[in-house]
Parts: sequence; C-alpha cells; structure tokens
Amino acid sequence: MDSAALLREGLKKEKAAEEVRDIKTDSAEETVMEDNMTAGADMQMSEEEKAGFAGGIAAGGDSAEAAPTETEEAAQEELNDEISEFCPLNVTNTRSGLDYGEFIHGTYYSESCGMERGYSILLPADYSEDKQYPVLYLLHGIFGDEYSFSGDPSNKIKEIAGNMAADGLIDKTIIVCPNMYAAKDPAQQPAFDNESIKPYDEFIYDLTGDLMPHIESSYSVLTGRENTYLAGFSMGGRETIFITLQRPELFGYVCAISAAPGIVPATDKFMTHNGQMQESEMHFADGAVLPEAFIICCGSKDSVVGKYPESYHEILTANGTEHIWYEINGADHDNTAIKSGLYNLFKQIAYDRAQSK
Ligand code: FER
Repeated sequence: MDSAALLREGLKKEKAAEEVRDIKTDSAEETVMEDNMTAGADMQMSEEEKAGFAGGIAAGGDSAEAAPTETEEAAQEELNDEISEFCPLNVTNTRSGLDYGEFIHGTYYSESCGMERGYSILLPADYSEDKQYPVLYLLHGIFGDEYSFSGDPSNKIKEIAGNMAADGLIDKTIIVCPNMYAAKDPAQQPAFDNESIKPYDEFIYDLTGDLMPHIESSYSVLTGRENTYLAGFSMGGRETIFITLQRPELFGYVCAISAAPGIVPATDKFMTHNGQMQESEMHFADGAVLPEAFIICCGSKDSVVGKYPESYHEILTANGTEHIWYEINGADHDNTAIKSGLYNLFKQIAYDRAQSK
C-alpha cells in the first residue's frame, strides 16, 4: 500500500471508531429504533472495536450503573422459576478449591462450509467418559469467533456454570463456543451489510448438520432437547432466536441476550436489514414442540441494540409465541447482561430439574 492509501485506510478506521464511540455514549432511549441513518455497507472498524462487539462493547467490563444490588449480594437465592434480574455475586465469585476447568480448542470438518472449522469447549474439570453431560452451545457477537467468550474471563461463564453445579443446582455442563461466521469462502469477512452477515444466518446448517454431530460423537454428551441448550449474545442472540424458531425440537432451554436487529426487516444506525423473515412469520411452526424455557433479555441501557430485543418480545407476544422477556436494569451491551442471561438460563434448568426429582 502506498502512503496515500495507508492514510485513507487510517482515516476510515478513525471515522469508524468515532462512530462507534458515539454509539457507545448514546443513551438507549435515543438509539437504534428512532435512528434511521445507515452507516453504509463499507463501514469499517478497528480490530479493537470489533473485539469489543464480539463479547460485549464494554469488553471485559460491566455496566457501571448495574452495581451490585441486594439481590446480587444475597448469599443464596431460593430456587424458584422467577427471573432474577442480576446474576448473584455468590454465583460469579471464584471459590477457592473449586476447579472450573479450562476451555480447550477443537476442530471439525464442516460439510456446509466445505472446510475445517474451530470451536472452544469447556469440559468440567473432572470430565469423564464414564459420565454424560448436558451441552450448552453459546454464540458470540458480531466480529467474534470461537475465542470471544473463552478469552474474556470477566464474563464469568466458567464460574456461573461451575458454582451452580457445585451447589447441586445443575448438572456439570459442557459449554461449546463455536465460530458463528459460517462462510463458505475463507476470505469473506463480516461487516454491516446484508451480504456480509449472511454467513451468520447460515450458521444454523453448520451447527445442526456439522458441529452438533461432531460434539455428540467426540465427547460424552447427553443428547435430546432437555439436555441441549442454546444461548447467544447480540448477533449470537439474534441467531439464537432464529435457530430456535426453526429447530425447536433440538433445544430445550434457550436464552437470547441483547439480540441484534435483523430477524425482521429493520433500519438502525448500522445498516438496513432485509430481515430473515417477516414479523408475521416470527413464531414456531404449528404443532412444534416448544422449548421448556425461551428467554429473551436485554440491558435497559443497551447502547448498541437499543429496544430491538424488546421489539422481538412484542412481535412474539403478538404472534402468540410463548417466551420469557425481561430487562436488566441499567445494563449496557456488556457482561452484566451476559451474566444475567446465563444465570437465568441455568436457573430455569435447575428449577425444572428440581421439580422432576
Ligand atoms: C446491527 C446492530 C448490532 C447489526 C449487528 C449488531 C448486523 C450486532 C452487535 C453485536 O453483535 O454486538 O444492526 O447488524
């Protein structure tokens, strides 16, 4: 690249970073729903900004205003099927002497993409082929990959799953973090335009046709929807809803955290979405087996997806599609929301498990 081209590239990145900074400082009230500007198909972001999107814009962080509340400080919550807005501190705290296991990396051949693809997987510390474990598939945000969750210890995924299992609330659970960008062309990159986000929408084929069979044949997992969970953040939340609506027979417990726009046609400050379906189509097929829990949640101060998750709640309600909706008071597009969503997903699982005993 000559120096002029380098400069142009630098300026573009600077402009994109500025736009993202603006977005971050917007209040949720004036975000996406009211804003009909599009950033254009060529919007570019720095690697740092992209990394932020993948696992929460306040990467590694939590909402300042979602400081610990009484609920979070409660030593032990009573197990019920009610939503707890925040994940309690005793669930996210690292407990001495408890081994939470480590994420490891694996690969599988994806027929649907025509290439070898990677995933991160958290096996319980004392994982044994003599036992079988339920599995959570956890989907990252835009620009992310299989390392987005495993590389950010502040999301407390390991602690939430490990502590709840140690407390006997849930069974020890395997957590699989795929790379959700299921492009057939290895050179294709995500960006804010319909063509560039298509591979996220096509991940459903890679997940159900390639990754899940690989996980089920490579690890000692329990199969069946009651033992198979799906959750995702932002772009991953959007695909979580989409996949659940298409394949409800596969996932018994589902949580879409801060789901991105674009399931139905929409225009926000990033782009105009064609939509994966029309509003009238946003429901389960007639006679479909329904998830035991289908949670949709979002921070009340989400500065990236704004009120889109709430609009999904409204559309599903209008279409008579059962789900749980709640807001995390004060939370932004960040780990406070992620922790809350994961906690409530496991809490629903724990409650049903206790009931069936
Ligand atoms: C959009 C707004 C937000 C969008 C994606 C996102 C593809 C995703 C954000 C994230 O994953 O953090 O319009 O379009």
